Amino acid sequence: MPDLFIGGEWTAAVDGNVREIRCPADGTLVAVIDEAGPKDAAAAIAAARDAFDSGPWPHTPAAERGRLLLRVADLLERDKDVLARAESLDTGKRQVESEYDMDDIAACFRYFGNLTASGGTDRVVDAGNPQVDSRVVHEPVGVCSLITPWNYPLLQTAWKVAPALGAGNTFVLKPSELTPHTAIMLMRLLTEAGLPAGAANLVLGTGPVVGAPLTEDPHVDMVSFTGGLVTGRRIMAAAAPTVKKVALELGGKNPNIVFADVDFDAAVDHALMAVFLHSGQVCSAGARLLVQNTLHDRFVDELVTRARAIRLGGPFDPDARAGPLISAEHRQKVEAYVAAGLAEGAVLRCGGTRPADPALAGGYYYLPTVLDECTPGMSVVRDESFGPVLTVERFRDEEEAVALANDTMYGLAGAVWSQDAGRTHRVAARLRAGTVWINDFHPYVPQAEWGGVKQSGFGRELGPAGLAEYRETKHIWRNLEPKPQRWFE
Ligand code: TXE
Repeated sequence: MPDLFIGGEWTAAVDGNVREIRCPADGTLVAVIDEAGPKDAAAAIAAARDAFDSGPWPHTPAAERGRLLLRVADLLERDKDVLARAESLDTGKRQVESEYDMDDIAACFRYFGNLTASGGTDRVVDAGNPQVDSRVVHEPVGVCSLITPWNYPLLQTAWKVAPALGAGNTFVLKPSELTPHTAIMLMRLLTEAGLPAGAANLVLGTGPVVGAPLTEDPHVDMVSFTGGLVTGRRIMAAAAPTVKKVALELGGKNPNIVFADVDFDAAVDHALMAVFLHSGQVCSAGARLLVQNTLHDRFVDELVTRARAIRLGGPFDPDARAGPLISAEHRQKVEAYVAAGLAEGAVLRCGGTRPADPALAGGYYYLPTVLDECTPGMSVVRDESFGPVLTVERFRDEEEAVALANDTMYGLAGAVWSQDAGRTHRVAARLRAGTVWINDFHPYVPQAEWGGVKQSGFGRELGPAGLAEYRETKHIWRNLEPKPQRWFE
């Protein structure tokens, strides 16, 4: 069966191109997938445009749109195991982690299903004139290009697809060329749930070839992108000539601030999870540990002991606790950041190499790495390495902790650990980030907004603002008794 989904039909690429998808854990061939080109992208945009301008979806009552999203949530739960397996084969992440992702994805559809069905965002405005009926209504934006990365493929897709459909938009989805499978499966589930043809379209392929047209085409109204900073800048520029609405989530270099008065065991445990979850390939990874001087040595010693014990392995190895990086190219990038950090004076406390275990030689593994005595100017501290690399900096007091934490071009997330409630409250208020955790790291819920400030991007996903992102606001003024104004007499 062909893999592109355009106007309700499964189709191969016009140019006949295909791509091999290989599992990053061992290089085995997962599948050969149709690879779209610009003509396929144009056809998908035309189908989405037609479905928006002439199709039923934008005018389907909100309650019905909400019910469809709830059906999708049920179908995601029904197919959880198959979806999780496909996600793990594409990404190399542990099956159990993919299963958690699938639960979150169903919860996301359920949340937006209920939010959509509850309707109620339109409002009557007092125009100061009883002869006027003035209303503010919310409408879908139009055709949305949804461009997603490879680290949480279906999760990041769900964060866009569910609100986009809930608000009544049509879309063209382009997942990462490395991880197409769960996007293909989602198209089938949307169809099974009853979505009309053309409302959802899928093209597969690389960013420059298939992604770029989705950001430039004048028939597209909005681009929602999650991915790297460099690509985000490019997309914003590409969308400028046609003044598209743009939403960007571009990752982070997130501080994890640990004061000396913490609950030691909990803080160490969460510091490990913060950075090494999914081998650091998480936009909100706590990759910058800021630890108070007086606690530094004991904290880092314990962290290093525990990082050394993290067992690497493939998606279906029940003893593994972390998987491979996504690609050979990405691992080289991580290696280059570690090398640069060491050259700039960081102290290697553990990791810093590929694992010696020959059983892992076929995958893109990299050992959990701790770089101590780091300073703000180092590239490994400033840039998102997006690998299992923790940089450690020391601070003296609250003032210095906040200054170091905010000394970054990013602003996605951050955490502060202390048993002093007043202090955590003050620091949380001063951190320039879209999410702040106090005595925790990583949790999120679909009811709460997610997104960044500064160069982590703009726009919000999840929460009521996540739905509002896919809506336009219109003021309708109706004069019930029009009379001549005689302005020019
Ligand atoms: O991402 P890209 P890459 C960061 C992380 C990583 C770096 C590069 O630091 O090392 O980005 O990763 C599509 N027009 N994040 O190169 O290129 C691309 O095909 C339109 C953080 O994999 O940003 C894919 O579908 N689309 C991040 C998507 O953009 C284009 C998650 C993301 O790929 C395009 C992933 C173009 N010109 C990486 N070029 C996060 N925020 O969580 C590429 N794409």
